[in-house]
Amino acid sequence: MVFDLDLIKKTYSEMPAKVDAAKKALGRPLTLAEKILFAHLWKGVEIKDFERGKAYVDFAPDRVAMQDATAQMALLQFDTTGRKKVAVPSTVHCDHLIVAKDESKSDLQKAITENDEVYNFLSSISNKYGIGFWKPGAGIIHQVVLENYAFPGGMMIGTDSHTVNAGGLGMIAIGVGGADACDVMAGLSWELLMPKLIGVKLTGKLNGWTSPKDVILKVAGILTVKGGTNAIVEYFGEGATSMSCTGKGTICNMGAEIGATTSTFGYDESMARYLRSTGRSEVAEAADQVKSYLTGDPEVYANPEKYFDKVIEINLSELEPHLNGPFTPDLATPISQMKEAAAKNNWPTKVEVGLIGSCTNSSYEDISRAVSLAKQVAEKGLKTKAEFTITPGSELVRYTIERDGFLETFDQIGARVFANACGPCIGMWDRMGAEKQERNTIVHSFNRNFAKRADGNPNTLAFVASPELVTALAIAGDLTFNPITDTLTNEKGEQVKLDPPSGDELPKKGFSVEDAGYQAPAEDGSKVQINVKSDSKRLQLLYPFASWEGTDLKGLKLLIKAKGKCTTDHISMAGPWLKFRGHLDNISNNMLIGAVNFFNEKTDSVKNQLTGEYGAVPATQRAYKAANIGSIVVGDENYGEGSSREHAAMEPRHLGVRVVMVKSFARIHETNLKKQGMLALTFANKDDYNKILEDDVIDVVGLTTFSPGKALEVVLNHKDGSSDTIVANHSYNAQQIEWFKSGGALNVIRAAMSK
Ligand code: MIC
Ligand code: SF4
Repeated sequence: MVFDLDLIKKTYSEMPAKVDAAKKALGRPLTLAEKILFAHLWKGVEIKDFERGKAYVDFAPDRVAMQDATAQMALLQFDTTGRKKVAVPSTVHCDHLIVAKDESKSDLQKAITENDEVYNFLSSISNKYGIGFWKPGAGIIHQVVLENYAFPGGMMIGTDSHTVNAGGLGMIAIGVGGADACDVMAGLSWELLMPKLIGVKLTGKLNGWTSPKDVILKVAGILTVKGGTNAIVEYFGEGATSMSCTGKGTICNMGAEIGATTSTFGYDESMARYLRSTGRSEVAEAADQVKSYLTGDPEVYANPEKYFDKVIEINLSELEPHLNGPFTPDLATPISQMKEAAAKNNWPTKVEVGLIGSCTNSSYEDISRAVSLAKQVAEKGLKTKAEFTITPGSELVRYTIERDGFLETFDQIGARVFANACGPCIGMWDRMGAEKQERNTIVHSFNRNFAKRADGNPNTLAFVASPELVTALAIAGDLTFNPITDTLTNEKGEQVKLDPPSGDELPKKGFSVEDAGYQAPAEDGSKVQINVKSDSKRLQLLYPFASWEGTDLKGLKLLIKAKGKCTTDHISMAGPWLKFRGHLDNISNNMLIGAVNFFNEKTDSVKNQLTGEYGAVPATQRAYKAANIGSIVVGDENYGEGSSREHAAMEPRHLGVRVVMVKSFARIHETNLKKQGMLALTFANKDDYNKILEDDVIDVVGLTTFSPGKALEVVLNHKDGSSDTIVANHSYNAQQIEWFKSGGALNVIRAAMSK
């Protein structure tokens, strides 16, 4: 079945005229990213050469996707807008709440029982508002979107940072907070800072042990975790067209790890093949008709320096397999240098567990290449040294790889197959012994490896690699094993080498599935009742946040000055806390518990300025709230890196934090803070971070004349009676200032809807 074919056809029928008009207005050829953006301008927006990185532009995305851990908040917000139905096709995917422990069937059953209330809420609210619902076990949002909804030249937003995965099928797909999704579902425009453009030219061809994952691992090493902020990465060149569609998805997926707004590839034969094999020949045919509009102009790719803000060139023929980590996805080490790097950094080299799967790497091609290595274990008389697990990305892939005998091969090497879900990737991994907090090494094919992410153990060092390399390292049980050069000793004592992986891009016999796990919404959802029990621990209706009091903010207590990396995992941890994603007050008990306090280097231990005692961050903030005193959070570079979870912005808002002031922000988190009515400020002079002292009481001055482009003043009143006045920049436009004044964007929408 092809979903929303009419929408796709309509997009294609309008695309040529829109793109031609943009070309004419700008008087130059266009990149693919520009074509898609210009084809999705909100009605009435005048086409012009918007200043990249400066201009806020209104867009009309084609669709919205939400996963269960973020959909709860997105839909609780949508529920307050008074709309009868979503304005654009939207879907909900139940993938984040399933704990991986034993094996798929029993794990899934347990999740269904435990999350019953949340799944019922999501299923009925989807039904009510016309939203497609993918049941638990159907698979990971981004895999399911790629298989069913993504289309070349389309534009979508999703409440998950890895929504960008759909760039593999030539979309502009962007991760957002739930409040943004709520806007689009409510029929409003969606605002985005016109992104800068980074071009990545891929020459040569992947071979041997190298895979698409290594392209993005390499790019992450070059650009670092913040190098893609407010930029779209567009891949092109012979290396791009020679790669599979799902491989392109992997590359786009991990663009989230460099902070990129999104990444994309031009429409090509690999995408047409993928569309056809996933039952969407009509989409491929329709795309073929407007082919030249679904890729960048030839002049652009011939002279990329002229059109992109930055160009990177990677020769795939020379690219080495990489391992990135630990603790950050941009610490890139080519496999040939791992022996040295591990020794120098004292990383444990014994690999305890190899894990494959996640939205990054669970395509048919990925699994078939990994299985070609697993087969060699028996053939060459080897024994797999590490534990090995697989989390298939979707039921479609799982069913097909079972049919094709792959699961049996994995079974023979002792692998465990978990449910089609995020599982260990988001800390939903009941790993035996993790509570002992031993220092240990794991390798996985996921995208993120922040501290504690997979198993909650801060001493687990996680390295990110391609599924094929993960499999080889699990077989060898050694992080420094280089399959290109090294041998393994088999059970007969012989030295054997692993043959390079090989596999099929797509299943020869086609994909098949019995029940993909989809539930279509009711034709008329008006009668559907949504019940949220008042004593529920998992769900809580939202109340509107208070509007701005109309004065400068005076006497704010410093809650925490966070030191170093402070991702959304540090601000609002996932894993065991995922169960409270629909209950703002309960989940607020995890606020900033992972952030390192600059003054004592500890996590979850800050000074309560009212008592002078040290206590947990959430409890300290609740004490300020009870005393009706506002507070401020100070942070370092790329604050809020990682996830789209708006809880990281709503929790501080709910508990009475007024300002977050940092050296720099990650894109989604900065928007989330603005949407929730918080003040998100950056130090005009980054060294001023050093002026913030533990007992500071802080004022923000200039709010009565708060306006775009005009800096604010922040006064630090130190305990010894002295004070410092520093300058704080902000990136609020007029609309966003309204959000601040109204106490949050939702209050603005509500007011508009009730008119
Ligand atoms: C993640 O990979 O961190 C998540 C869990 O998918 C998040 C979304 C969430 O926190 O619910 C993301 O990447 O946006
Ligand atoms: Fe799920 Fe992990 Fe993908 Fe996030 S990155 S959507 S947690 S599989």
